[in-house]
Amino acid sequence: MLTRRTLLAGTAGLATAGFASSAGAQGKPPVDPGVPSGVGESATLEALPGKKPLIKLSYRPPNYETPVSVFRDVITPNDSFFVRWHIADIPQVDASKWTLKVGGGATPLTLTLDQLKNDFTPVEIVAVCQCSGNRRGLSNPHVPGVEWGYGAMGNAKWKGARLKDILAKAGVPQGAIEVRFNGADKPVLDKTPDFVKSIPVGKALDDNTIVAYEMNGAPLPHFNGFPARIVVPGWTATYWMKQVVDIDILTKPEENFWMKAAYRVPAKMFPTTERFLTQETPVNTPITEIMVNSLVTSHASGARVARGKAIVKGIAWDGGSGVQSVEVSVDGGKSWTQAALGADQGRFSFREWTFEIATRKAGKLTVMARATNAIGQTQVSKAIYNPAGYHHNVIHSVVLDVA
Ligand SMILES: Nc1nc2c(c(=O)[nH]1)N[C@H]1C(S)=C(S)[C@@H](COP(=O)(O)O)O[C@H]1N2
Ligand SMILES: [Mo]
Repeated sequence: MLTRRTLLAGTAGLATAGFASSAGAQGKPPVDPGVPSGVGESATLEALPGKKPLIKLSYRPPNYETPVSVFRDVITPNDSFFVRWHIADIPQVDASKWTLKVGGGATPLTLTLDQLKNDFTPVEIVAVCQCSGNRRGLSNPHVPGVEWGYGAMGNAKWKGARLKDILAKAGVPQGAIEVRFNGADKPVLDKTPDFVKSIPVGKALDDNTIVAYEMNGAPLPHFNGFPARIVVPGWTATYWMKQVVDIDILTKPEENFWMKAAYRVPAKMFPTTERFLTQETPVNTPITEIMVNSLVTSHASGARVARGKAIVKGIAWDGGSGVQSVEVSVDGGKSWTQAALGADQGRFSFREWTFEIATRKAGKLTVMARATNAIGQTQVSKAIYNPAGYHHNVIHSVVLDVA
């Protein structure tokens, strides 16, 4: 469990006068001015045990976002990877005692970590883990929830066993429609229901869906789901169950709060191509794949650049169609020019882009970036308003100060 003591242990060296003042040692976190007033003032940069300082939005449960400058690396380092939990009782898992139970199949399975690693062919995939509510804080009007800026996401190389291989060993019954996940975390009070999620059986059997035990070549950090988590490339991170201990094959739709009430978007509002048919209602649907998106990472708004030229860089990503192009505008969106794309690390990964701009005149220069994916979807100019503030993919802009 995350306690003040473990937190302080992790911030030792940062925090001299205790928890509340540790932020002072790090200065003001780079919070976007678009988030609700109050968030920017109360957010602090703070290191959880095993982590670099991240932007703390809440401590119980721990919700910490990654500063945008970290995304200058296409792979997000484990110690800077964002942290999002719904409930505050997060046990320290002893890997030697941990087991993964697989139920609902012909043969009930109980796998140890060694079995997970050795009995199934390991696969590796680079994929973006992005919270459905990333950028919620920019929603206008504001909506309740963790008021994330741009950093409730990260891109890592995940290694693990294919979920379909595990399910094959368990024996998928006729009539299976969903596969459900539960983690070791538990609600502290009975107020919040235990965090349990399901995905369509077809998505569970997808080659890319894995039970990951490594992240960027290392064991998963405690706060990112040690010793194993579900990775559903392309889909928002709500399905990426951390500290997974139970997997169940279901022949009926999962009915808990986190499926029926939370993580839903109004029907037909977003251009998703992946559906979750067993959970759809006439009015709404569970969130599925990530919307195409991009970010300028090389410069923050207010950055000074010299007259002449400037190299602007960033990242682009989507829900798995793959990034087709990134265009940049320096005239408020009237004209757009193609940026150069960096190395392709697979269709679920961040893709770097680079663009050279002429900085002829002194003064403010607004740079906008817009990504388009392989099926022609592109970013929006104005957020598509929805009650939970999901799928924010408004074109990002930064204002440079040419001197
Ligand atoms: N066990 C467990 N897994 C979980 C959650 C949780 O609260 N408990 N939150 C989910 C949500 S909503 C997100 S955005 C991601 C966050 O992953 P990260 O903390 O590794 O960045 O974990 C997902 N998996
Ligand atoms: Mo999330």
